[in-house]
Amino acid sequence: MTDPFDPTPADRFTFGLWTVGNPGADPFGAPVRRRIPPERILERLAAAGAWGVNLHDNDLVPFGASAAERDRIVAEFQRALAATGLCVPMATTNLFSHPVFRDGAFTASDPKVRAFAVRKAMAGIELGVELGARTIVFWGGREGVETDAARDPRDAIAWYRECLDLLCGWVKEQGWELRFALEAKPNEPRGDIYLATTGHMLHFITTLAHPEMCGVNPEVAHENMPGLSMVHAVAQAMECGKLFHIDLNAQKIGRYDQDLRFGSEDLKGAFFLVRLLEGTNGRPAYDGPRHFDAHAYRTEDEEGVWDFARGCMRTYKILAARARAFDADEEARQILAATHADPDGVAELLRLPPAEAATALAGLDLDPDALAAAGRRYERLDQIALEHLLGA
Ligand code: DIG
Ligand code: MN
Ligand code: MN
Repeated sequence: MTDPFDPTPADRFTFGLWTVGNPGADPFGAPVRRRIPPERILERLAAAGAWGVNLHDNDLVPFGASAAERDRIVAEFQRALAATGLCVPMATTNLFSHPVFRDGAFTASDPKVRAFAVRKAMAGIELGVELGARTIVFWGGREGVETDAARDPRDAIAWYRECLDLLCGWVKEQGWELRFALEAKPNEPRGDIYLATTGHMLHFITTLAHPEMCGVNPEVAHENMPGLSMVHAVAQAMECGKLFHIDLNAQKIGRYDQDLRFGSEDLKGAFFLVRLLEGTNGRPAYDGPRHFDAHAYRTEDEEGVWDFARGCMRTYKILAARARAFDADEEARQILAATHADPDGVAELLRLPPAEAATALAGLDLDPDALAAAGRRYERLDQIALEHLLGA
């Protein structure tokens, strides 16, 4: 009897090489785990039921490697991919580790640093294309300041736009069908990171030369750190067709970026997020990779890392089953039908041309006290959701 929550490639779960490969270092402690070679990461993830892996350029090819070394490493990785059947849906470029980026990459005040970052991103995109990636994530981890004396934020935004417009135009000239997914974060490692939330990114995309190529890669921890709802950030991205990728993990509000195992904190937020992504309430589902940008506790050895990976995927599948049960629950459906009822067809009036709408609304008999008196039964509805979540 197979376990219904065992992941399969059909679930499209992916992990970054840097996630399960995280050696457990932190600002106050050295690495606790030996580096896991990429080939072993692929073997263990394939055995665990993952669909694919993602990578930064330097997760695979060391910074400054020669072209010959780079080609050897990539060929070896391609062989390991073929042997395990894993795919590479997303690639990204590390524009934050090397000291050259200490004042930013695309937003560095020194145009030579910006030029170096664009050149590195081009090489990172070429690597991604070679591995079959269709989505290129940009996380501007160093795009920020500790003091706004450093530069006018408007210059930073303009330089960010300049670099992305250049890269979009360059990709189009190569004839590659790629989509850029921009990932927001409010701070860490910089004191303040520009374009701090998914909402900021969604507006920024509208100012780009090739907005159709660009979407967002929201991360649970990055929205939760400032106390924002990941569910609402993802819903807004889905509503405007810009959810190009997603970084799933867990986070306690108000703390540094913890990148915890998916669902291990704020279980209710994870439940409503999975419900959104899976479309269990009948709305269109997200059709991209379910990517876990997370890592195991520093307390873990390598076997603990694979426990972590399995936990991310199993929790996602359990929550998807619980969300399906909630959306099939007759009492919940009745409460939602009642709270959305529109017996007099008023909703349609709000979609009329303005003059007709104004006339129609003026003719409505709307008694605010009667409207105010109606309770919404959300206590009962939320309790039903919670009991499905708890498996009661
Ligand atoms: C951190 O949340 C960032 C980097 O790990 C990576 O560039 C991106 C891709 O998921 N997320
Ligand atoms: Mn991320
Ligand atoms: Mn993070």
